[in-house]
Amino acid sequence: MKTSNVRKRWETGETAVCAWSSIGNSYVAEVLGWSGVDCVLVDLQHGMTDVGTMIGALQAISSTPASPFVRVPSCDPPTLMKVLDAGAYGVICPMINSAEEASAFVDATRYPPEGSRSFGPARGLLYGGPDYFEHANATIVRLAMIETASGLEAVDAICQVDGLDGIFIGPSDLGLAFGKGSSGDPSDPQIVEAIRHCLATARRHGKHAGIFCPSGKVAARRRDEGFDFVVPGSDVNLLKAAMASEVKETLAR
Ligand code: 3PY
Ligand code: MG
Repeated sequence: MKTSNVRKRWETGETAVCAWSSIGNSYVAEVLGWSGVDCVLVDLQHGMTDVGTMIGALQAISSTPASPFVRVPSCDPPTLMKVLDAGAYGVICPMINSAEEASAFVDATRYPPEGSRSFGPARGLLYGGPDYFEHANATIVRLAMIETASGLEAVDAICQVDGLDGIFIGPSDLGLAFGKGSSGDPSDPQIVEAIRHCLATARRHGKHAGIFCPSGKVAARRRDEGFDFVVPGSDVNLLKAAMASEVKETLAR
């Protein structure tokens, strides 16, 4: 089975860098795949895309050096299985509130006897190779999002779930959970402490720790802190900021 870039990074103790695609269009995903990242993630939760257009995006990512990842809208086993059948090498599940939810997430992504994923790997087989079935359980990356008050409270138990590779922090929802708005202000003491606690807990249990970042500068700082899966912004935010900056320069003369 084709190897996972993210697992390769982790095997050598490095941090994986993920491009986040909220646009989800196949051409955009292809461009992101050639940007030097380890993986491109198609966001089915908040991105303006659905499972149908996601398949085209995953096909486009397959033509690049990046591994294909997807954030699912929720812990829904049929969606998780379809996303994996479409060739996703990694899945991030939002709003995980308990170890039970994390276990259900992992269960839907693993073939028996470890889990209850149904057989029908479709594009997984084309992209991964003929030995996909033998290696899928060990190759696919599973990250549970910690971004709610209950998830934060249960992070120690979540980090002990067998088969879960790690956690992924959603700073915006975490900000909302604390009643601080969605900006996820990284200097707010409560948020700083919550993020530190999640990272330390994941590390203590030998799990990986990821976080969504607004920029490469913040992603580099998170890497230095010990996060080994970072997102240096989303395609839509980068596009908007880059165009706004060009417009500003145009109008300034
Ligand atoms: C959050 O910050 O809440 C996220 O889900 C990141 O995309
Ligand atoms: Mg979120």
